[in-house]
Amino acid sequence: MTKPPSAPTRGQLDLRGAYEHTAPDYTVEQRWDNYSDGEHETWRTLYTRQRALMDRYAAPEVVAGLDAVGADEQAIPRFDVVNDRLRPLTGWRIVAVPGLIPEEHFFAHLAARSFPVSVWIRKPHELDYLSEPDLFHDFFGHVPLLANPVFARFMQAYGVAGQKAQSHGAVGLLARVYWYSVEFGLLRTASGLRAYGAGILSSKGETVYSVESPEPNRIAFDIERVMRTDYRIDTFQRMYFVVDSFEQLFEASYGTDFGPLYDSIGMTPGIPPERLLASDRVVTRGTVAH
Ligand code: HBI
Ligand code: FE
Repeated sequence: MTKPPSAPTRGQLDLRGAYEHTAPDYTVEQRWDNYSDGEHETWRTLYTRQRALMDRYAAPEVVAGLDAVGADEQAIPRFDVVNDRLRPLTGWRIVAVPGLIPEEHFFAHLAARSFPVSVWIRKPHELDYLSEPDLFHDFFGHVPLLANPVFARFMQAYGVAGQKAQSHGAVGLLARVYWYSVEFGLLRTASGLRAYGAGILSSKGETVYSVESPEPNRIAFDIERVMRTDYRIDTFQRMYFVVDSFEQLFEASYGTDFGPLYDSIGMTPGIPPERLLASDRVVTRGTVAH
């Protein structure tokens, strides 16, 4: 029996997933027939609500990816059916997990082009906030961009970089890169800023806030600046990083030896997300800036 991991990003919280029967790589069966009508109804509610915001607030590649993997509001997706559509597009597949898994396993999955998706879905009273990633966050937030060849290559490069970062004790710095791109990233498009981060797109409130609110800072993505920047996990973000393209993410992470950067950043204190530096290429200065 593999022991439940401590929540890698949130201390020793006990995790709600069932870790008793995981494989050595922390995967489980999805057991789609076990989902209740109530759980499918939760999916339908969340999907319908978020899908209605996508055309206005999400990067077009996200909308295209949702369609490409065949997600819809009917019911919780069957992972094996999704994989039949996803694999031919980018070679990626999704694997079922009980929830958060230890970082070394998470990175190994990404490096092998498999994305861990939690099998449990939130309860009706958790529609607007929950403390751990559930199936809706992982699927609706993360899976669509795995159908985008450039973003998929970035995700695999991130997994490889994560495996290397462990030997430098620099997983925390790389977690910031994941946070400010994969989870809370914004993309500059001809029609203005659009969200691509999973943490944004799986949250009704933050989907609108991230693109429209005057509160947060928004600055151009720079991987060193990202690695130096703290983040909060319990509120809407006060800082967003904006990329001009997913190629920019891939080029910043592929083949780069981050060792010297890890060493130069070392244990220097993180920059508070509210702070702007003279060297920042500011897209919008937030009202929180100080
Ligand atoms: N496990 N299932 C799962 N999903 C994640 O997003 C995840 C994880 N473990 C670790 C983790 N994310 C973060 O610590 C990354 O920054 C590595
Ligand atoms: Fe996530």
